[in-house]
Amino acid sequence: MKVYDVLQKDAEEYILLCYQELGKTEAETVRRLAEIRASIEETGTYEHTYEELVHGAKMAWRNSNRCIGRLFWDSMQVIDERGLERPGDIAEALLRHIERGTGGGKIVPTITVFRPSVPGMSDIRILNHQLIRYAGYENGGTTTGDPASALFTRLCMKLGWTGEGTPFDVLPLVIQGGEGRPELFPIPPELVMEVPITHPDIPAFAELGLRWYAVPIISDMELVIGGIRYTAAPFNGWYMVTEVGARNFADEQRYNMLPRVAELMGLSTASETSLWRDRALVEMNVAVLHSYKQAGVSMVDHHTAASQFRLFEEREARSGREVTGNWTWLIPPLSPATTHIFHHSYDNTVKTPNFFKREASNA
Ligand code: HEM
Ligand code: NRG
Repeated sequence: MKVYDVLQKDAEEYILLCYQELGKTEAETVRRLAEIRASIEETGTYEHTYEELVHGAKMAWRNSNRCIGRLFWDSMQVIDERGLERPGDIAEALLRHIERGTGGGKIVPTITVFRPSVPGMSDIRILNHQLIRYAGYENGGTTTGDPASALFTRLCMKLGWTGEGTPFDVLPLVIQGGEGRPELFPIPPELVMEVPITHPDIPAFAELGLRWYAVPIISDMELVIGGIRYTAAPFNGWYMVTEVGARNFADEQRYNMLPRVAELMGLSTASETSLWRDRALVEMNVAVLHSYKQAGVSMVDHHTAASQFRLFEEREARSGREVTGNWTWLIPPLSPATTHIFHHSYDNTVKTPNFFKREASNA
């Protein structure tokens, strides 16, 4: 099949499903299909209406097999920034996203959609993995900050950025508009809400000096709707506690804090059989949840998230849709067998619209 035929088929399949879900008439659907067909023949592509974009983005979240947070798919805020082209304008839109998504701590699931990939124009790319993330500085063998950001931090520095060198330096936005070099845009600190980590009954926890940002805003995935690829479409919800407490702070290849936590809890790390790692892990997650709550920042614990996911599964069944899922990602990394997800199996078929990992770039 030719490229245009593939696009034509993907577009048609999407419009039929979207218009059915939105309760459009057959006449409207037929008219729109004819319009899209003519556009693809004439220009090689077509443009989504605002309504098609909004519903497509929501469907993409609903179809995200790795996401436990999908109950709220229909309430996401969709910001249409398809008119922007210059990196400076795109950066400003990203700052607006950070502010609106943060919601002063009451986080609002939000996506900003920029111009898609179109024939004859270079793609818009945000090179950051998340809009807000901490730098990782490698100094022979050890890393200050987040080792997961080491490669990207090196790119930022190559482009002229210098960080303060603390373990929690917020990286700049890096945007590639056209063929040229990627451009850097620092994020004003007042826009970055962060949470200092303390423990409700272990005061020494504060001495670890840990903090984390309020809002995860994934910016390295492509949103694909009806054959149209939105290469820049950052989205956010709120954190589930284990993402920060059981992975970002705990993984040996991230902040690797479990030995430090065990130490301040007075646990011996001499033998694995004391289960010191497990005990430290639980208190770390207690601390993260407590700290976000105290700071007035939205966060869900993994038990509540699993219950919400069960409700999502029930609602989808009632709507006559099959829930697809990736079990290996859906189970939480702490006490997985206490959730119903662990005891179920999920069909990992990938439906569209959906989000896809952007193909590797040089970032
Ligand atoms: C993955 C929770 C909102 C799309 C995940 C993961 C969790 C999660 C725990 C696994 C992450 C990991 O293990 O690294 C939540 C919660 C949300 C939320 C609590 C609160 C509202 C959203 C939104 C979208 C989304 C708004 C998109 C519109 C995804 C996608 C992945 C994912 C695409 C897979 C990411 C990857 O492949 O790296 N989510 N999510 N989620 N979520 Fe959600
Ligand atoms: N584990 C990553 C974030 C992945 C996405 N998680 C969300 N997404 N909660 C981390 O930074 O720890 N979301 O859109 O809310």
